[in-house]
Amino acid sequence: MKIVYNERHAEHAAQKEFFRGQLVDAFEIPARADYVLQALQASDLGPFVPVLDHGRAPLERVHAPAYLRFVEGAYAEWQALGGQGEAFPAVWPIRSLRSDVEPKSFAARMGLYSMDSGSPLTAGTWAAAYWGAQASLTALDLVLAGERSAYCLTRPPGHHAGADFFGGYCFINNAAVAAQAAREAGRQRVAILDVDYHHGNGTQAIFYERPDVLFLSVHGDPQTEYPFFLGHADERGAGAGEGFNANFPLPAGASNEQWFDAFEQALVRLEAYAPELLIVSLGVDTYGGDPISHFKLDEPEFRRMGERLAALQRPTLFLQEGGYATAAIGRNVHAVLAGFESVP
Ligand code: OKP
Ligand code: ZN
Repeated sequence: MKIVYNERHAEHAAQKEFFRGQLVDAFEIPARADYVLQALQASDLGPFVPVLDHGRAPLERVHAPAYLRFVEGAYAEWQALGGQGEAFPAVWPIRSLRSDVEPKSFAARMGLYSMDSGSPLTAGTWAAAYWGAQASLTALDLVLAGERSAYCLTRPPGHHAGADFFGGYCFINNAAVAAQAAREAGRQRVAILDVDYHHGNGTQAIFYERPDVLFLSVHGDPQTEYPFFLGHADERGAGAGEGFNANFPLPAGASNEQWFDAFEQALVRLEAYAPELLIVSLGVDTYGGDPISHFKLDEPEFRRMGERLAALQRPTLFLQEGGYATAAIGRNVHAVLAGFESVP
């Protein structure tokens, strides 16, 4: 399986994040990708393919140009205002407040363009996220050119980022950018299967009213788990997209049997859709040892996940999302990809 690695991921290196209202050491750190890189280099997966710059246009097909400009320039603005260290949002235009007028205040725009305080902006955030999207597009090219699968190793992740907001460590929605690019390359039906522990609220929202990109997600129940405000089972799509969104929330602490039951239900929907391309938002924070998540998968289950995905016999693009048990991420990602490769 060809691998595309975002070599610039480490330019986004947050030291701290807000977690339950307290500043704590960041979970989404460069070492995450370093460990995956080591594990894959030591394996017989590969070869590694260099990232090609596809420019800004494919990002602007998913994200609002004003949002992209804000993220690109935000850290310089923050510094010009005397800001030091990481920049966090702290005020949001929720119910009854207006979000249709862009304020002049930097603090106000930070809130306008974000969903939480867990995602600091740093000097290299834009570069890391931009090149992550480019890596995703490069990996997509491989699958569009006939590869059975490809894996994009990148961070920060993408699935919480919406058309005009960042959050949940995510700034550019790599899965959405790839899905949109695949549509424009002529693939009629694209499916995104999100197996990260957290619901991919950004991806869901971007395609909620569209039948051409099916979104399926197995995740921790938003009643207790981040992102809290989306990801319920009754969210089935709207308008032309009605019936093309399916969520499979599971209680925190769900057993592996429960997880695979939900996963199989998602696969039934996937097969019925007969997608020309499958994009897997591959978070491995479903691992039993993950510090911020509460499922129990381990190496054999990750391998089984990969085997099941391969059995679908669809062109498959794997994009890295979460996974915070740093030292185990490489092994867990490798298990999924090696499981996939083991099925002829
Ligand atoms: C990103 B991805 C919970 C705070 C959690 C955000 C988690 C983002 C996960 N109290 N902070 O889906 O792996
Ligand atoms: Zn996650």
